[in-house]
Amino acid sequence: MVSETTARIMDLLRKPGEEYLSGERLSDNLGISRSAVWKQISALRAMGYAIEAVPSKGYRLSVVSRPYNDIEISSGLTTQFIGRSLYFHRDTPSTNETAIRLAKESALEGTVVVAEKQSGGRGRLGRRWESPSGGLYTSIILRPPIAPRDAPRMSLMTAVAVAETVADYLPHPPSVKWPNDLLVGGKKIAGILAEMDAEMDRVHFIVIGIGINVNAVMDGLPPEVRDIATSLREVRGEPLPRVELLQNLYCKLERWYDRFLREGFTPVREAWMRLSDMRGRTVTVKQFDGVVKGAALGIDDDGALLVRLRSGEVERVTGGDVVIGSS
Ligand code: BT5
Repeated sequence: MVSETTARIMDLLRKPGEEYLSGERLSDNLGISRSAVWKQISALRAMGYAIEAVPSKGYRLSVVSRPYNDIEISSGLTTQFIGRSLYFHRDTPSTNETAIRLAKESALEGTVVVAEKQSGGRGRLGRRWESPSGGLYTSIILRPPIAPRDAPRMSLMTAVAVAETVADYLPHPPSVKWPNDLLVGGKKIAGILAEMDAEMDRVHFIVIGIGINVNAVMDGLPPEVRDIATSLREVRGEPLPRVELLQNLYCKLERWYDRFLREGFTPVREAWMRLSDMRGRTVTVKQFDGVVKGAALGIDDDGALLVRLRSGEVERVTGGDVVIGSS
């Protein structure tokens, strides 16, 4: 538990417009001695807060190094329901796994699970998502009133929300690659895994898992992943504030979800098409029962990829992995 004095120091350090706060001002304000102020600052640093101390000026909180924890993620979150109930783990096998369990135990819509790192991060089709410390790993429980066949639209909607979030931190927006990869300079910066629990005609819940390579050091990844992956840190050349990024992500996702439920898939489809640079390019789609090759035309109203074959026929692709180019 955070003590009341510690919380008050944090409030003072966070006040907008304050550059440095002198030890004297802090001690007057809190009614404690200068050495007690120093002890409090040391305790906050031990909790992960980077607080600069400049002689004759005082203390200042570095915003970028806001620690990544549930207190920070919840504070200042402006969403209506996404993230209002939040489970934070330092280390967990998979946030999707935890979220599915919570959803089965009747967790409310909007409940989220966040992890600092994952030991068994999941990709699609039983693949692995490398999840070292410094990345963003979250799963969101949604209970949309839709039929299971409409669920793929939810992953495409998520791809749009993630792309818009990441775009705020980059000089150029990332591109989306069907079904839901996010690429920067041709390398994967984020992935989405939506897992569903449903009956024939009704979705009980969808857990949307999002992994974004934010500050994780990519050098530690297995070579085959390192070569095809990048991170925001790598692109920007500096670490980014993960708390702020995650809060923005929840806001954007909530807005898109709301819009999707009110207006349907058309606005999502249009946004997705704007973010995708696949149109007109040659694609090879590897499916479990074969390969489809042709020119990508875009996505249809169900979120399926449309590919014009050499014969001129247009094929609807609903699953598989896309390689852009003719390989
Ligand atoms: C995905 O699968 O891209 C879905 C990733 C979803 C991860 C999130 S993290 C939070 C939540 N909890 C989970 O357990 N999962 C979700 P897929 O399209 O199958 O891509 C997997 C492939 O991407 C792997 O086979 C690697 O080639 C590559 N890959 C693995 N880790 C990566 C990383 N950190 N960055 C970029 N590429 C990676």
